[in-house]
Amino acid sequence: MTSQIKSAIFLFSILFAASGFAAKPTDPKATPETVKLYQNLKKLQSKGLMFGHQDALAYGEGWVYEEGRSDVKDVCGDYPAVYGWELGHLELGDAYSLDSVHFEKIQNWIKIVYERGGVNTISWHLRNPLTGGTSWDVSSKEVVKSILPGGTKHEVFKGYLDKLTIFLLALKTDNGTQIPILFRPYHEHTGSWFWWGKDLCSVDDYKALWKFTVSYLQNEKNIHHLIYAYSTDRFKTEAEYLERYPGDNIIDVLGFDLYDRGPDYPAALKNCAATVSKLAKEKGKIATVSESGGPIATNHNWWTMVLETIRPYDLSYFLVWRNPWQPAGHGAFAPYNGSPGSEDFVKFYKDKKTLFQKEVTKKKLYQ
Ligand code: BMA
Repeated sequence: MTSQIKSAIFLFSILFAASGFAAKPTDPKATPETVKLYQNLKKLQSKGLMFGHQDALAYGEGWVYEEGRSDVKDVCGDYPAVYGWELGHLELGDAYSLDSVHFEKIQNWIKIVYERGGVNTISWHLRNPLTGGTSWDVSSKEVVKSILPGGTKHEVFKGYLDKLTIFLLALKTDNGTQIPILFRPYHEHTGSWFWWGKDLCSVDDYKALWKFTVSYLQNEKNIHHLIYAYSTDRFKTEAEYLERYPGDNIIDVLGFDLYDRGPDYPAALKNCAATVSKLAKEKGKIATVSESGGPIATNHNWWTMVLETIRPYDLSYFLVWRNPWQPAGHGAFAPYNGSPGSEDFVKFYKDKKTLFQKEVTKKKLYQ
């Protein structure tokens, strides 16, 4: 082969991989809509940054359960493109989440979002199966071991996954199509505030928890509409990011959670964004800022600061956490009607780089 032909083939394969055309999510039996979503997200990340908001349609500053409302829409006239939902307490068989949102309502919003071409992502602050405490109960280092195969709480944990299964299988359209979901469990594990955190279990046990979960959902429960997201907390190096990474064969999205808690935020955000977008490129996966939030009440340029910090990187979405409707130990992370910094958010919204619902609807992510 001549060197020209070799370079042509090389160039072609790079373009092919970058186009997202050949990309497949890790689940070999992923449904057609899930495959499409994965491929389209992969392509879209080099063109724009979707904006996401946790519990966007459920409640906001001073309101709960008003159909069609969203704090983000109140401010910029459009919905976010990505919608986060939280399933904590589903495992208990409760009717509503730890944030007091009814699971049936969440199922309905997920359907509404899918039908208008938005993206749904699920987090799960599940209870501690060993102690019966919350996700934040870090009193024992035996929890992860106890729920793995052979552990004393393995059956209890399978019961949790069975409840999750019922919820996930009910996510379908009227004609029975399963609605694809970005599933992001066991997050912020590079910190030690959840029972699955770094100081609470070994590297191998954390990876085994992921592997068991994915295999149980796919092979025992026949769930094939999930795109799996790995999401650390703040980190400094690639090695730190990947230390507990469960493997390219089960992870589709590389994310990190990073809240603005001080002056080092822009530099940390830049470093983490650069690292995940580089890794995602190398691995042929999707990169994201899976959770963030900052002092929007006092820093009125927070949104444009974030945008300028991450503009150079290919990231699928930037999701801010919830605007709590009852005391939660933190204030609103998304703008709301009349909130300080709303003007800056409108600039963020109008920027060519950011994508909200109307633009993403046109992209037909599921086709
Ligand atoms: C945390 C806080 C809590 C909430 C939890 C799960 O960051 O918002 O109030 O219960 O997320 O959504």
